[in-house]
Amino acid sequence: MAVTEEKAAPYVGRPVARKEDRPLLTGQSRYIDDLNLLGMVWAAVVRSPFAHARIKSVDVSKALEAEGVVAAFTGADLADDWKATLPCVWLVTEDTKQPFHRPLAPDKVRHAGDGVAVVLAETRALAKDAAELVEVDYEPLEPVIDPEAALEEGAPLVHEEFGTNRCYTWTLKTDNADEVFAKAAVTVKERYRQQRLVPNAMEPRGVLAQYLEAQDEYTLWTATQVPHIARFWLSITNGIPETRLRVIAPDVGGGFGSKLNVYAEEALALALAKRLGRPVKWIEERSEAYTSTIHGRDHWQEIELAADEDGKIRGVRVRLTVGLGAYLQLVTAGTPILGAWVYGGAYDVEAYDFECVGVFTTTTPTDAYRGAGRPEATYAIERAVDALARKLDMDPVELRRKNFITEFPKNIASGLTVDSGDFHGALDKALELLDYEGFRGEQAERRERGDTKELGIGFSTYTEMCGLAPSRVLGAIRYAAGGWDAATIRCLPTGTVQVFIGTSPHGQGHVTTFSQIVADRLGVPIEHVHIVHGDTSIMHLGLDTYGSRSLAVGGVALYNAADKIIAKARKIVAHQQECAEDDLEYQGGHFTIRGTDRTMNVMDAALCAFTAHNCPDDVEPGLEATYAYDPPNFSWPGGAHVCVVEVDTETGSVELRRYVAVDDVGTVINPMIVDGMVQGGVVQGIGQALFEEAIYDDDGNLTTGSMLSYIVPSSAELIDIETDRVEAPSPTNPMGVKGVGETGTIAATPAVIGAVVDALSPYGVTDVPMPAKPENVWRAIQDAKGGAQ
Ligand code: MCN
Repeated sequence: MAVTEEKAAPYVGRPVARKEDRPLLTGQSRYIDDLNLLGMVWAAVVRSPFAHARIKSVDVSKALEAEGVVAAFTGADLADDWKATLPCVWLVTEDTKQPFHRPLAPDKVRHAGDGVAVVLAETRALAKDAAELVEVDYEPLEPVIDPEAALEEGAPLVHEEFGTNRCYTWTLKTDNADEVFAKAAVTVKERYRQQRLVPNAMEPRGVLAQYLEAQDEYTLWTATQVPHIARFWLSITNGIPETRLRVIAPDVGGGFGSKLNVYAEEALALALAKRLGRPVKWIEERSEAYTSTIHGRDHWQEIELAADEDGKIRGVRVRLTVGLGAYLQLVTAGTPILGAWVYGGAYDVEAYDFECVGVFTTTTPTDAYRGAGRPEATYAIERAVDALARKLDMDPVELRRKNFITEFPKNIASGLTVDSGDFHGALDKALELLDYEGFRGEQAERRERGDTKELGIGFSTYTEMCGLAPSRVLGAIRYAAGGWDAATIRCLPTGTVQVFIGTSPHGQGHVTTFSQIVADRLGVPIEHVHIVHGDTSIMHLGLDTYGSRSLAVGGVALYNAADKIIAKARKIVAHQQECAEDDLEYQGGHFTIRGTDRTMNVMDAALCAFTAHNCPDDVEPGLEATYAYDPPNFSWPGGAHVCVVEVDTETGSVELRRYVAVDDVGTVINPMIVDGMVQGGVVQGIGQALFEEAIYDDDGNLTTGSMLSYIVPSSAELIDIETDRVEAPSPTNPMGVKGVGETGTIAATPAVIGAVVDALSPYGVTDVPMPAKPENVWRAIQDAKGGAQ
């Protein structure tokens, strides 16, 4: 995109180059590890090598004698520093069991990587060396890794005080569910495994905490997606008055949900900065990230469909057993529940029956990882629809077409309302882009000539609820926060515009897309708009970035704040021009007196509001407005993804041939950024489908604890992800926008696995467990042939 082209409005809808790229590309961004304070000490956390063990003693004396060491503390030393547990904001039922989770374990460790002590030294290396001198006497206990095994009678208890590993049972059922299933002409029942995943943001976590005693003020710089949420909850855990705590998220190198949390090290750094009277810094190592930052997924899923003989789907029944890991992190308990509303997929289903059992295991806690519950749901329903197509001997495309929701808004069986969509349009477009018939032809030819490389085509037609979301609904489902967001626009007298946003981007391009919105609405060049984010003292109103909410909530707040600016500017201009407000026409920043060529623009009004020499009596000086927006509904993106793979039936290796994604994300602000979101998201879905898997051995050691053994796909394994769109604007917000940040990940896994299974259907293969690595594919072929290895 030529730079000159960017200089003219309208900006919305155009692929404006990312404003945030210049500092990134010139190395001038400021991540946590770029920040250093005078007198700072480094923290190193001593972590348990055992998955489950009683701590008999911790001896830090040798560490204290080591070079450069300033202090060392055990979990027991700090046990009274915590005024409340590390938070979980979503206790999904009244009787959800919440353990008191301390930043360092004082008496028992519950997963490999659980912190037991902390050493502080003058440099990072000295802190790490000294941490190795801490002697911990553990009494190993039996670990429990699999969530189903953890529910068995006699399983080792992760938290003895509860007498069970069952954390909660959550249900959602329509009155007609049993009847619909009893009367169903056809049912299919499938069981799937959502393997555990390790999020791998480019930048690991890190914190820097400062306490100024004279002022009694704390500042925490942290690599987080959620500075506002962190401030609120850390003030409670650490017992700091909220007014005394400022949280700053500087440049943050990705999160994908893993930085949507309040972590032990954040609370620790604050407590230690006060104890020592020196700033404390901690930077996570990649291997620590594998055990001590949250994981994703870990579900066993059972899904059953009830249908008529002609393929009309009537009911969906779901049973989940979910491994929550050792503790409840910020949204651990609620993450699988977020999927509960979309197990019916893009289909018009009348009956629904859902149950989820959350289970403690001696593993790293699971929590929100890109899509959070909705990729799991989409995988299950899409794979089950394929299974139904097989049972009915129907084309999976026709079966989908037969069942799509076509009228909007649509109240779905799970109790929410899908705002808008165009599933037929998306699927038609995707098939056309793909040349579906052509690939079916090639598939048939290969089969006929007995090619050892089979071709498969897989589909994912999905919808999801995102843009989290109406505060009243969140309250009703026991989420402890609201879903609103806010923005402040400040028009400065020199003609530039400062914008303060409550969302906290960490790769999503808000600086660009939010500038596009403001530049168009106020009629200023995009370079004159300056976006400020990620500092609770500068913008205290905000609920941060996750759940593909930033545009559909924060962006709409910004749009509405611009309305307030325009309304105030109108008063000032009418006063200046000695005309009625109604006589002013507004377009692209300019007020024109109807029928004349007399104009004034918003920034002229900003100067008037600043000098206040000649403003109406009822107008306050300054041109600034804040809007806090609480959406009336979630936003419901949807679409059709189609994947073509080649499977080598001799080796089990899978090669991607084509991937086409046609999405409806409502009105698009920046098509280039939206494409990037979809492509990145799809790659994460492909990662789960083909490569990634967190594997624990029987002792509870994470055997895939580094990038050598945990395969994150690189460009070498990938192909071009082709994107296109249909647009069904959301009727619930004035811009018609929907979220896009998770769509790719939500849609991709069933399209890829569906393609692998389709390729192997001549062998009788009906399932390949994720990840479909060569070994799993090869075994599935052997099993289907009856020669299980
Ligand atoms: N956008 C647009 N038009 C639309 C929808 C969105 O131009 N119709 C733009 C938005 O203005 C914004 C971007 O696309 O610049 C993403 O918007 P949105 O869907 O609102 O998602 P969020 O900004 O709230 O981002 C969160 C989402 C999530 S939940 C995960 S997980 C994820 C993702 O973003 N993590 C990411 N994308 C990521 N990208 C990077 N680089 N790093 C991560 O950690």
